[in-house]
Amino acid sequence: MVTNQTQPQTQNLTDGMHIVVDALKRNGVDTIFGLVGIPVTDLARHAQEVGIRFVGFRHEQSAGNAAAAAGFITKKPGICLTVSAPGFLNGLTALANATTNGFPMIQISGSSDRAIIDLQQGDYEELDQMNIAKPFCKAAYRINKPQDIATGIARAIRAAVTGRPGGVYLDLTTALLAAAVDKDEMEKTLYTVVDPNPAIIPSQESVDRALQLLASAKNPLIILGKGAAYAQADDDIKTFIEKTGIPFLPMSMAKGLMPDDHPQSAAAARGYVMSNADVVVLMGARLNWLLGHGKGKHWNPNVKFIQLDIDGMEFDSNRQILAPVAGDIGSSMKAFVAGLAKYSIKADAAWMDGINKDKAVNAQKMEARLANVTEPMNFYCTLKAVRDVLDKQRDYYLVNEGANTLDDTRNVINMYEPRKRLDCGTWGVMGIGMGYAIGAAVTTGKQVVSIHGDSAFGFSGMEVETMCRFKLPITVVVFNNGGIYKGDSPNLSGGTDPSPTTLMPDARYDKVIEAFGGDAYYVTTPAELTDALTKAIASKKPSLIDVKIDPSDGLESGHIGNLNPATVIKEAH
Ligand code: ADP
Ligand code: TZD
Ligand code: MG
Repeated sequence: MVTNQTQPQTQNLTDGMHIVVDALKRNGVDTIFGLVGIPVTDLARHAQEVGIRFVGFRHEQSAGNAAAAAGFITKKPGICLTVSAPGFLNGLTALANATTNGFPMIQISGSSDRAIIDLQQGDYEELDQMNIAKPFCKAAYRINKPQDIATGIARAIRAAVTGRPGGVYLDLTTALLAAAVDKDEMEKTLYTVVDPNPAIIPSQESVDRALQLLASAKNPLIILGKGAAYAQADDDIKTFIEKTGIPFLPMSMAKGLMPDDHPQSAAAARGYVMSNADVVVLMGARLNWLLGHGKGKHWNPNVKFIQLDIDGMEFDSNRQILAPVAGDIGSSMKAFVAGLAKYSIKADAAWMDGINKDKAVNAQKMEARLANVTEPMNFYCTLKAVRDVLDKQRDYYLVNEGANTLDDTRNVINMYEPRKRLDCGTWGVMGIGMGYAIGAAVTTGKQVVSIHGDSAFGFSGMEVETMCRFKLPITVVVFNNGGIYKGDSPNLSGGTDPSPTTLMPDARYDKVIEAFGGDAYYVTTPAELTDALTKAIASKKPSLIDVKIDPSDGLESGHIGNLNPATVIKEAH
């Protein structure tokens, strides 16, 4: 056969960013949350062109938070796209927060010319992004060559979801994005990652050790964490809890994994079970500050811990774990359920009786608080109105941020389905609200009710425009007490500047949504709130309810004032 070497090649040219988009699509990415500009605008356009939804935000932090919410809900990495330097840095807080929470996401950022960055010659938006990202995420990679796009995307996906999930940074250089490549040749290099998150099966020995210890318990307790919610092992968790009759305590984002009105819920007897449990099973929950590090005055001094975690490094991080079970919760719970045939594990009736008594006392106290209607409204009568509307709903997502607004809402609003509550998380960070709400609405198409303190709302409030632009079924509720924690704190100098915690006393957050054509409500009584929330949810339209709350209501730092080093306000309490 004779080949004509001089025949011109019929090349089908494309560029690196098309190939990146193709690689993402091939790996099941259907949505990108981001904010465009040089050098990634066309990447977003191409994504849209091939049917990937692009949700453009007003600030990268919210885009990153939306990606993190998508990751938590779906167990697949959410994708956030940012521009170089400042856009990258704006997204980095969300990436770090996702890593802290164990939510899988990938921040993909365009970056400037490597040669200029490395000699620090002052390129447009020059920053050594990958190296800056490293301490804030689980892994950071850079793709320099078009031939490496498939590998780079595969590594990012695996890093985000394997083991303890987290945030991954993926740097795409301008040169890579612009590289002219042969489309057909490049397409041949692309592939779909096989089993990105393989099961991690616990050893039988570790399961036996744990179940033996649990069988010896008189007052056993299961603590459900957001790792258990994330694992999507809902049925085996329910079976194990119900067959053993062990009471459970849900951490904030594990609320709904077992319904909050389940007879074995010990949520309303938290103090009682922590101080009386003799064997505690930590299921996808770290013994961090949220659990008093597993020691100190809140805990039974003789308590023994069993811990189920995908990350073996977690065990003994705060105190001895007598029965560590390293594995993914799905596999571990299968083994636990199977182990019930071998071990007799049944919670004592007296233990549950004690819990029920404590629950009844606390429930009565709570109902009295909720029934105390004041004018202006306090947090609890506000939440009673919200609860009575939301209790009729099950199929909605609840986003929640603030201090008192967070803590009181968590205690009053029951969740009935898994992975439906998204909040400030491990860091207690403000500003996740609108990003999480938009992420949940876009990912699931479901109704979202997003409850923010007035300060918290301010961090991401401009995303109301995003929610209106995409016509999302989100009802934002702002608990407006005119301040951080409360609105009436004094300026200690006696001067006229507002105090550090004071915000505008007569701010009208409902006016924000009016600017973008959404539905605005301003309410001052429980009846008005009931009416507004019912209407807003039924409309399935973007809406915002500003709830006027007594500026003198609210505790300094919400329920964690004990962590506050200041003395001045403590004395005032
Ligand atoms: P919470 O704040 O609800 O107490 P944490 O975020 O502190 O929960 O803890 C979650 C834990 O769950 C982390 O230690 C993480 O490694 C673990 N985890 C996450 N996903 C899984 C999984 N699929 N299987 C087992 N453990 C998991
Ligand atoms: N900045 C960030 C990013 N996260 C934080 N947690 C804080 C600041 C400090 N902070 C809290 O911990 S809660 C809070 C701030 C500023 C706001 C509380 O006020 P709010 O809620 O209006 O949102 P309440 O209901 O008035 O307590
Ligand atoms: Mg406030």
